[in-house]
Amino acid sequence: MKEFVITEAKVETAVIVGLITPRQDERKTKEYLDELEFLAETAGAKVVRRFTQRVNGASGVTYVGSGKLAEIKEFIKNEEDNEREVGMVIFDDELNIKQLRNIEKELQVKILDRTSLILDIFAMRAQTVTAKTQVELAQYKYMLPRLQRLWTHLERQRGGSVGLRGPGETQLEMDRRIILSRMSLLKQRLKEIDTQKVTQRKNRGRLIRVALVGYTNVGKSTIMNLIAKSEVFAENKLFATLDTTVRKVIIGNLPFLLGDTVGFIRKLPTDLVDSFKSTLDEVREADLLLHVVDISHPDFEEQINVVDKTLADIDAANKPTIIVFNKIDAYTWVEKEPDDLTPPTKDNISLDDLMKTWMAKMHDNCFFISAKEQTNLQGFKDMLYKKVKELHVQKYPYNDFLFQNYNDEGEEI
Ligand SMILES: Nc1nc2c(ncn2[C@@H]2O[C@H](COP(=O)(O)OP(=O)(O)OP(=O)(O)O)[C@@H](O)[C@H]2O)c(=O)[nH]1
Ligand SMILES: [Mg+2]
Repeated sequence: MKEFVITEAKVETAVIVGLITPRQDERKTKEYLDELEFLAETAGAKVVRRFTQRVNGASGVTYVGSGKLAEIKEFIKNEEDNEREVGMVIFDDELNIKQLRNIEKELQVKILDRTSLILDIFAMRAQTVTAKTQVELAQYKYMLPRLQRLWTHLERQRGGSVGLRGPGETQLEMDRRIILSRMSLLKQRLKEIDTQKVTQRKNRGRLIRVALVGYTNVGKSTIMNLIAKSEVFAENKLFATLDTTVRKVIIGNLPFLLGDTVGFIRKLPTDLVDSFKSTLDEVREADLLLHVVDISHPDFEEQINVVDKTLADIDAANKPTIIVFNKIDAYTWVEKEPDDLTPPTKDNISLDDLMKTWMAKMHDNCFFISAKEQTNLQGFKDMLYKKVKELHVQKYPYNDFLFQNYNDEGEEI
């Protein structure tokens, strides 16, 4: 019998780099780097070291200062000497062509930035034609202004630029043209997909449309699966969902449509968000948004702001919205001593107090659940039913026969 030897797949290692600036304090930078590390893991790389530098702003030449760059180089060399290869260095902000070229020249390893890492994950995750087309277009958008760098790389390998200058430039021009024509083809395809989707949406009938939106990894797909009894891929990784899934849901005797969408993240260039237009149409055209928040995340308030800002960017702000605070099972806080009268801070506010604060702020348009432990799920469904019914009666005042077509089990009769 043939024997199979199972060898472990080699995991690429990475070093990550971020800045501490007057606008981004140490705590914030740590959180950004935690997130960047999570992104790297999702893409399949293991982070072996992080570097930070305190500066006024990113250097236009090499992002970090030359001393810090030398330190990173030294680290890579030391690792190499100990037969541990550093596969890549990932920077927390988007790098321009000049920074990329200089850093690459100095460090001689693969250089990524937050955007290209996210694009890589998107490419890995894309499954539907829509998602694949959107990701490819976004990748070219990122690549186009950075094309020249590939040719500088080649020059270095061949030693100097003499003799290569002419053909290299022509080649660059050719590449640029090929990419531009590919991009217009992809845009055309997306336009066709959009037209199809508009028709599909028109055929869906007179039903209220609800969209789950939120930061990545907050539990949108888990909630979708619970409510719609569907099987949407949910996982503790970033961007598990890239395309929209829409399901008809019946709560009580009321049918409506529920859509699960791509998660948002910090520092995502608007350009990239634009590429996801088809996916985001579901959000734009929704009658009600369920903004899901991971309350156990130390930075959930900033995540709320990022989502609100992205919604405004895609013209989906000012819609009826319910904030769904999820993962209450994982919420932790440091309890204050009973005689401690200082006002509660972010770290020591109890779940009860936090709930009260947000209910007052959102005029009760918020709900607290644990999708994992199914806590408050029935209450959540009741609230959703009430809200959807209200919207339904408002939008389709003459179409209440719909309510009679389903029995209490949600079966069509
Ligand atoms: N502790 C806890 N974990 C949860 C809860 N709900 C979801 N999760 C976990 O959170 C992770 C992310 O869940 P998903 O449903 O994939 O999140 P998502 O918002 O769809 O993420 P993306 O599609 O990547 O944007 C998974 O590991 C879930 O099991 C919850 O109530 N409590
Ligand atoms: Mg998801």
